[in-house]
Amino acid sequence: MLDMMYYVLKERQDALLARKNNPDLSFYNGVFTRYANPVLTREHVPIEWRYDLNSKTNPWFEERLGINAVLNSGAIFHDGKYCLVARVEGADRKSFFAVAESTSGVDGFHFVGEPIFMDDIVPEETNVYDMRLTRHEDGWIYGVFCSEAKDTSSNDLSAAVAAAGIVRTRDLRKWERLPNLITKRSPQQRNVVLHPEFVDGQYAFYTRPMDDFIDTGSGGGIGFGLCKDITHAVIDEEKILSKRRYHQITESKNGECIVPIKGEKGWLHIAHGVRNTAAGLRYVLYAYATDLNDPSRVIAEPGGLLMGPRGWERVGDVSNVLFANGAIVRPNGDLYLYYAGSDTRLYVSTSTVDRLEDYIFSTPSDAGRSVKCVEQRCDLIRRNREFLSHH
Ligand code: BGC
Ligand code: BMA
Repeated sequence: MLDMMYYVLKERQDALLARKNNPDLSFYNGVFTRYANPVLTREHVPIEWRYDLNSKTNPWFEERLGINAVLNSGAIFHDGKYCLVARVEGADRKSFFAVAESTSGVDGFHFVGEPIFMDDIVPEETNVYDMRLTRHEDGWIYGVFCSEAKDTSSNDLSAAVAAAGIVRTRDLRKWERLPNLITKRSPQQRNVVLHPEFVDGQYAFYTRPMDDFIDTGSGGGIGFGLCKDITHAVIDEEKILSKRRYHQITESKNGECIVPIKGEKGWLHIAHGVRNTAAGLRYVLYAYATDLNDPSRVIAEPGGLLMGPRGWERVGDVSNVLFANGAIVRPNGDLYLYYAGSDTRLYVSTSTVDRLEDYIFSTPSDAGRSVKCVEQRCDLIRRNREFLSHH
């Protein structure tokens, strides 16, 4: 017998999945449009992924394998659909990946098939999360994610080692796991992203060198490195492109978020910056551009944050975090950025490549010191007064 509660939950979930999403008109900055509802939450996870439906083995219809959160998702347009590879976190804190699809990109996301099964080639790995999806010019779709293991050299129970895991697929159904990336100079890696094109005939990765699991230590920012063979990926040298800076949004850490977007004037990057506060680490997004012919050369660095947590986005398991690792660009230039609120649920905001490019190239850089920032702002105010006096 199927429990009555199954029908109740199913109806509730069907209504949630069918709910239309609309722009949140209370927010405007000309760059991004936020949408009112999250696109994926733990309530979106299929009932049969959580419950034992058989009343013989589950007489009280209790949730057997609960889900805690659905967050940081890779994104790609595939087979006419907006596809997300979401980080789904079980009640046991372990994450796994699962594909969700939608035809609109802003609503109707639903999980398909089963959670992604990856070959168990890294026996020490405890957790996996935050997959970036790159459609590479070699013909494969790659997923680069964080592969985390216990640091057995330390007595500290929370000491961990983070590395970049790599998988590839052609259809988002069957995945081939490749060995983890090795970066010769950096003991740990998180937030690694594969560039979509070959650079000097090699695979190019954005890295994030770090000395320790949480502390990036001497790691100066977002790195860039090349490797010849992606099936045994080794990077000898990493060059730092987007730097961490004192009293800027990248002070504690930064990392590449999405696969860079090819604009008119440069590669457009969206990254995250972290600062430490009395309330813990605060994560925001920022943007920068690099040279079209040399994606490791920064050519524009707008100051400040592109998106920071706001309203309900601030509330969750790891509050005050806005994090992204996936975006979709359509042939007409429409841009869908999928971002998580406080490591708990996934939202979408939309823009266009032109708007993002204008933001990156026309926003003044961080002036560095309050006194200079006041000059920068007064300059804007005076130009506006002058302009208004003629209108
Ligand atoms: C968590 C991540 C987090 C990282 C650093 C991991 O154990 O799963 O969400 O980004 O620690 O705090
Ligand atoms: C990180 C990321 C994310 C997470 C963030 C905030 O280091 O890799 O998994 O959103 O921390 O907890």
